Amino acid sequence: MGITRYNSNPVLTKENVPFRVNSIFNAGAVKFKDDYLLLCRVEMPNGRSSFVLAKSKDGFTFEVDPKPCLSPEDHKEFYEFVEWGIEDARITRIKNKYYLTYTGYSNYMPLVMLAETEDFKDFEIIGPITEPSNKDCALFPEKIDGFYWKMDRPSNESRNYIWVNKSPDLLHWGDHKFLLGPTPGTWEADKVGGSTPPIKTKEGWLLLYHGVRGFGISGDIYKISVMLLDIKKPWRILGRSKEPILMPEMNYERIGDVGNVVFTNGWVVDDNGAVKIYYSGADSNICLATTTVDYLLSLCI
Ligand code: BMA
Repeated sequence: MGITRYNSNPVLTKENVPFRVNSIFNAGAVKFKDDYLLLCRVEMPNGRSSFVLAKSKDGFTFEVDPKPCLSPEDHKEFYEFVEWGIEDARITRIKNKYYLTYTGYSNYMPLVMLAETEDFKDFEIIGPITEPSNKDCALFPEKIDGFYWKMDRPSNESRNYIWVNKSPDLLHWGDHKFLLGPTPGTWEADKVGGSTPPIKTKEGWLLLYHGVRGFGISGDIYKISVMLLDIKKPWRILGRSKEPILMPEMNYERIGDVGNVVFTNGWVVDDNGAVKIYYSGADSNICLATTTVDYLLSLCI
């Protein structure tokens, strides 16, 4: 076992979208009733992003809805935070609600927005839960010690570090703790950020994250890796992979709007431990890679 790319990748490109878009990529993922749901980012021809749902019975073949389910214009009193687009949703189920944490992009720069839904038809927008600049936020799927927890990635020109923090009500956040920064001289030398929402395993919280190394004029290379956090103290890393688990190798990962990028913000983990990682190549499509929880845990040393 390892990480296996689906042999019919990409599973979605802009040709599969029934309305005019520049690209479809960076999907949040969840199993909802009998369907695999992807909450995909669609960059509209004007360069601003919205979300559209894609549905599948088997997790491999997806159909994209005829129109977006959430756009900046739906944000009413929060519009000023999302005027330039909404991006890269992470979906976390807590009890019977699904929470979306996503980037709101505007003249203020990126911040994290929170919305909730029970049916993926009506979305209640709760509002910003960080100040700018912050992105790559995911909620933990259950309370720890009586509090909700999230991870996020506050940043400035020179620092892009992952932090975790807690809240009694999903609105007021504190007790900020540093989790991970870049490792000089490696594939993750310049930036790191959380990727998928954590899942609970017998060994701890398991999640995918991304690392970036910049190569001057040829740009940033985005790769994906995995880490394991302590179940009771989610700011403690118990282990992480010594090497990235997925890196841009295929043409559909190397060539596109932003070349040499693999990026994920959604996975579906089945009860039997099968893992479907939905990731995007070159900010231009949605792809699938499969693995297992046990294999990912074995890498976290
Ligand atoms: C990150 C995010 C992602 C994007 C990635 C690679 O900063 O903005 O949306 O996929 O860069 O371009």
